[in-house]
Amino acid sequence: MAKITKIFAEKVLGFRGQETIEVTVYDDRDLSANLRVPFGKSEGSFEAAYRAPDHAVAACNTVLNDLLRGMDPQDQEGIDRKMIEADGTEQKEKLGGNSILGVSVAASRLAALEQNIPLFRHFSGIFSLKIGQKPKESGKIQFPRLLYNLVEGGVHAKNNLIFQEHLIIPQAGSLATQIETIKSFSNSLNREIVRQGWDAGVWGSEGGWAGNVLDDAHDALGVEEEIFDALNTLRSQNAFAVEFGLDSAANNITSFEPARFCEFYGSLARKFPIAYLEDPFRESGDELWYAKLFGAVDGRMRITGDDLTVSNPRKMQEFAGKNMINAVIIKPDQVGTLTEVFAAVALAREQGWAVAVSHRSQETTDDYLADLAIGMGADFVKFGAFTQGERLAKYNRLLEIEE
Ligand code: 2PG
Ligand code: MG
Repeated sequence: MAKITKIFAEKVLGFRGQETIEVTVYDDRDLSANLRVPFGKSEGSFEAAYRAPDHAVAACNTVLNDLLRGMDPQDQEGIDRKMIEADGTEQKEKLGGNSILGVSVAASRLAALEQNIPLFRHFSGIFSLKIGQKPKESGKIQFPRLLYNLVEGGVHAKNNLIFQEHLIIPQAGSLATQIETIKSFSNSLNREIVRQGWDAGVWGSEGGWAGNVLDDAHDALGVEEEIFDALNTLRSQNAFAVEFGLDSAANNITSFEPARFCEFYGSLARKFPIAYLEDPFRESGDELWYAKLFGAVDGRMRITGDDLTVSNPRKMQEFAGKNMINAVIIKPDQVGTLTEVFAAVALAREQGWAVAVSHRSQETTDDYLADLAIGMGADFVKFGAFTQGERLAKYNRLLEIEE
């Protein structure tokens, strides 16, 4: 058994030059592995706490270093449990969700290195154990469908779209085919933007187009309908094999009541092939609207919790068996440890919910999310647009795994 000899964190540059932390875990076989930790902009209020980089670095280099030295990197659950106990708060405020996640993932990478196996195989092994199945040694990998952020709005952009992410979702298939479809769709959108006289060359937080959709005649929801109308015309004209999705990030929108949203989603779904709706209502107080929408769409689309469920098994348990959602977003930094992520995904599977592994808007160039998605057999991944290196790192890792 190998032993952890040291945990070391330092500040590094993350998204758009903002500081974040890089955590490295060392063992007594002279191996080491790290994680550069991302963070969100439109955060749910039940997420694990993000602590400022100075605080997070200090927590890793003192408390967590003392706590975990001598432990076996293969003991993911033991490592994570110790950190959760040492923190002792509901939302990991003391040590910081970012410090804890840095250690959790770096330890996992180290464990994979020690076994000389790819990270996704290691994740797959842990997850199989969790759900009581035999780990897959090799064999065909089911690739997730890409939730591709083509057009941005909300707090990720400075335009007149109120919803955060307008997604295209290629038909299930090889990664290469999905990527080709997305590239052709993006090219035709770029031509359409010029033709319409909309702002060309304006990008949002995740690299999707984020210009204004010029329109004085409609209210904000009318503008939303207009963009979907334009996307759907491109889809039909070019016979693109995609469906559409939307991350409303409804917590950030105060201009409409849930009843109006509910009606709007219904009308969107009647006109366009909408397969996916994320955070369609606020994270608290809108349970009845979730249930109403769930009943209305009758399984025809994925109603997905993000801020609602924050990748946290305890939070997800609140919605189990309630016919409110049928999919969840998994962003490990929302909850802070891989052990909790595995528990969340196991619960989702028990409930028959689809699983979408997602980046944060403020990412780093780290690519472990691709391994996590493959290891757990995620149905979807949401990694942003092809215009930013932070996003490409994850797509490229998926391509590597596919090969
Ligand atoms: C979301 C995410 C990622 P953020 O809401 O799904 O796309 O955004 O990281 O800002 O929470
Ligand atoms: Mg979201």
